[in-house]
Amino acid sequence: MPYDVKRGNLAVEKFSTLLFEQADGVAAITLNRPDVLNSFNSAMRRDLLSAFQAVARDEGARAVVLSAAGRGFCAGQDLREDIGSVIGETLRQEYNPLIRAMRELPKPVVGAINGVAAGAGCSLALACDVRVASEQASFLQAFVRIGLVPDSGSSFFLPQLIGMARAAEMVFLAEPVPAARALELGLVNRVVPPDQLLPAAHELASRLAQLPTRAIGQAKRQLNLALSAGLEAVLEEEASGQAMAAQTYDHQEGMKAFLEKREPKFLGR
Ligand code: T3D
Repeated sequence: MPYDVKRGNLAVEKFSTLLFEQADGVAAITLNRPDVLNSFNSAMRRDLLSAFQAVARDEGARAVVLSAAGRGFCAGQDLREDIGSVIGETLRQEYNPLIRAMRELPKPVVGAINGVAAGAGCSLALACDVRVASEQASFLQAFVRIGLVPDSGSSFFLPQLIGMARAAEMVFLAEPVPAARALELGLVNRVVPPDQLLPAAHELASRLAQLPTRAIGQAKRQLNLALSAGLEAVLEEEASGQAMAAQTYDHQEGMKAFLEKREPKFLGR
């Protein structure tokens, strides 16, 4: 494992398919196979999972920006890679752990969607907590175009985000949804000019990185649970989560700052 938690940085050359930088509490992961619109090969699946696992271990990383090099965000599975006969296992062993790692990461992930997000690349974008999109971005449930079905979480995220009827239309017709329409549908949180994409995503991630990280992580857990469990389970998770949050330094700091009428300085502890 190339990651050195003590040094708090990740050597860029250790990932053949990603760039990784970290500054001021924000880990920046950039998909870096621009010639094939950052489509997923086996190495990129492994690298991305390792990068999210490393962020999970590093207390210094308090938010993530997931972006991509070139004109595309991610065109899904690399269709030149031959995995046809093991497709179910590839999903179980490589794509699904990646999507789980993103959803279970107790830190916010900001997707910076620069261009087309297709197939499993669309799923990857949907697995982020919030999405900032360039005006040039688009979302394409490409699966049916090649006789496949949605995977890597798209069947789960899409109806939650935009409702069943709109999800069905996106999946069945497999037409690209441009950024402006994605904003109307609630697929993305905001749309910005292309040159503003990374500044806007990093500005948002920096704000998130200065918030009480453990409370944010627990809040993410509760929101995740709300998508799959009933009210009783969520009420109980809220109660135990609140008991945990109340023990943190950041809670004490937030209380003190309020009473002293000053801005809090959260440390993520
Ligand atoms: O084995 C499995 O399938 C298991 C897992 C499945 C999960 C999935 O993700 S299934 C869905 C796979 N993805 C797709 O079907 C999307 C395929 N790509 C496209 O339909 C189009 O490229 C786009 C609509 C995304 C973008 O179109 P456009 O016109 O902007 O770009 P382009 O010219 O098609 O692509 C640019 C280059 O990227 C091109 O290479 P070239 O000709 O310049 O050498 C193209 O071949 C390459 N590229 C784009 N997508 C992929 C890809 N190469 C490999 N795999 C890709 N998915």
